[in-house]
Amino acid sequence: MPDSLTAFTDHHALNRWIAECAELTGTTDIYLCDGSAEEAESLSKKMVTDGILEPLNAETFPNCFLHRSDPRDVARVEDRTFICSPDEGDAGPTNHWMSPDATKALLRPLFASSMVGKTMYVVPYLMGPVGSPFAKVGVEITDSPYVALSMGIMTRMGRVALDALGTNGEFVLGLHATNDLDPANRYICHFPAERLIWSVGSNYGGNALLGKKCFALRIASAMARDEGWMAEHMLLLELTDPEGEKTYFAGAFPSACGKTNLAMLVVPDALAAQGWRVRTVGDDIAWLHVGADGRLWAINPEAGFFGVAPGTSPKTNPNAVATVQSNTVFTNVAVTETNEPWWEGLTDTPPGEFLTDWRGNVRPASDTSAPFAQPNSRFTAPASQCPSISPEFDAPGGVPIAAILLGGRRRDTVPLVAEAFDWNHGVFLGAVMASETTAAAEGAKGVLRRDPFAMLPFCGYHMGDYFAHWLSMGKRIPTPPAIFHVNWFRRDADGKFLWPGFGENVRALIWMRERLRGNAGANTTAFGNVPPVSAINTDGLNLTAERLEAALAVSPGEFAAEADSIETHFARFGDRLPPELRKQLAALRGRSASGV
Ligand code: OXD
Ligand code: MN
Repeated sequence: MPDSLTAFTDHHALNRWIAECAELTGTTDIYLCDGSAEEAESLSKKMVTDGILEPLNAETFPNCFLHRSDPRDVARVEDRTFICSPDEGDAGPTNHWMSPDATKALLRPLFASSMVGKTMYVVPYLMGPVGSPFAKVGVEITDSPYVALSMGIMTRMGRVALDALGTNGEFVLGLHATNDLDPANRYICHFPAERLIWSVGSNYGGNALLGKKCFALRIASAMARDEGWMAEHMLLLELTDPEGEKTYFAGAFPSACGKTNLAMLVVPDALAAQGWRVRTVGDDIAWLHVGADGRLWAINPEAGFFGVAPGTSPKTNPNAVATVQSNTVFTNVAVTETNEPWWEGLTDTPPGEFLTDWRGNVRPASDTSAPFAQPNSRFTAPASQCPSISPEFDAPGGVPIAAILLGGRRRDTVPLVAEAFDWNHGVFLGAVMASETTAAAEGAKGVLRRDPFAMLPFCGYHMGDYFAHWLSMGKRIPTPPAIFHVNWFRRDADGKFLWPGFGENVRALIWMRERLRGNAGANTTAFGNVPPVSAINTDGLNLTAERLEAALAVSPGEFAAEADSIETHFARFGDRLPPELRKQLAALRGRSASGV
């Protein structure tokens, strides 16, 4: 090992691993990221020179760039994502599994010589606020400057992470090589027992920014099980009431189901005038620990937003639009004649006469043959730029969670909002969550699938054991949060949404907050405690009582059918399904049979 390498950082094990990766990948050019603004500037300059990034309009979008990905590399690849636990049974029926040895034998040749003549970026990063006892360090080694730049936005990256690591701290290792992006040679592999990630053949965020889904969810969920905490696919938001008191919510929703919009919600005028306000703590991932006061406390391990662009507009999410006006990397959006980013839904119609679509083709703005922006096109932007960011975003201890939200995209059956009867019933609702699939992952779209706790693609171990972990956390939290289920996406017989969604969703949060205080009524139904129409604050809401009633309706008959489908879902987990969840299913059947 050359001397310069042994002295690369103050951390001996890290130095050794850097040297091993350099040897495997064949690079002689190693760059340790420090996370400075100058470094980000020189990385983006070099990428512009190399044609990897295009600068956007410097006046209206300062320090913003467009990245066009390989058209075969635009989403997470669940089929090529593996949990490589030593025992196949520990990966469970919802994950793809390969043995650690076989995986390494398969992937080593793909990494071998993959960085010859290329720079190998060493990216140390901190997941969590600086100084937080819950923060953890990762190091990603990558040949992709796009990944290095994006990690600088999405995490607290560079010097700050090395300082947290010290000379002998623990860290999660992640090795990433771009190669030729051939989907046949794409593998996203996790070794939970070794706290190790190997990713090859993709530059897409969820596959290549290893701090996000790979570490903060898949590896961290296994760590959390071992250490008695929770790593969840959840937004974090702060609701301030007219008395100035704050209520913190954590919310699990599948990808592209409006987590970012809910986290950045703008309260409608009539309610804002009453003193209601929402601020953002996180939009995708939460790490939750039991605090000394017996409550559940949450941090957002990320420092940026990797948000879905299509559908984001000044009407649907003005805070997101304001966040991405500077220092943002846009991936696979379209570009206007004035060199500004554009995507479907940003404005009602595309601006100007021509647009350059996400593949780089110039097309008339009137061309409706295909979307201009890729449906899973993204923005990568610093959370600190969000006008609704909460001052608690950086709080080392996190925020105390009063309520957990669960939700999916369901066109029927599931009401707008319901409260779980207790923690175990809430775990049942989480375990049976279902949603129509979206563009965030490869595969068919709009198909209903069970996505427990929105963790189906992200749980790093057997999902039956994950349910058991949730049940056991209920016993460990002296003052557990209440659990609610929401569905913003219910439709009428003509296929039209029953509920307006977006800012109006705060009305469901307000009912929950009143419920937490014992001030709001509810009807017991097969699904849970559901508010009567009269319990929802409808000040300034343009919606008929009939439509609100339909959005809140629970049909016992529909839940009898739902119970049959849950039975099939549960059968997958065999004897690792906790008996408590079978009891909960029997209770659901009992309630629907008795017609509630
Ligand atoms: C995401 C996802 O990018 O869930 O957050 O796919
Ligand atoms: Mn997500």
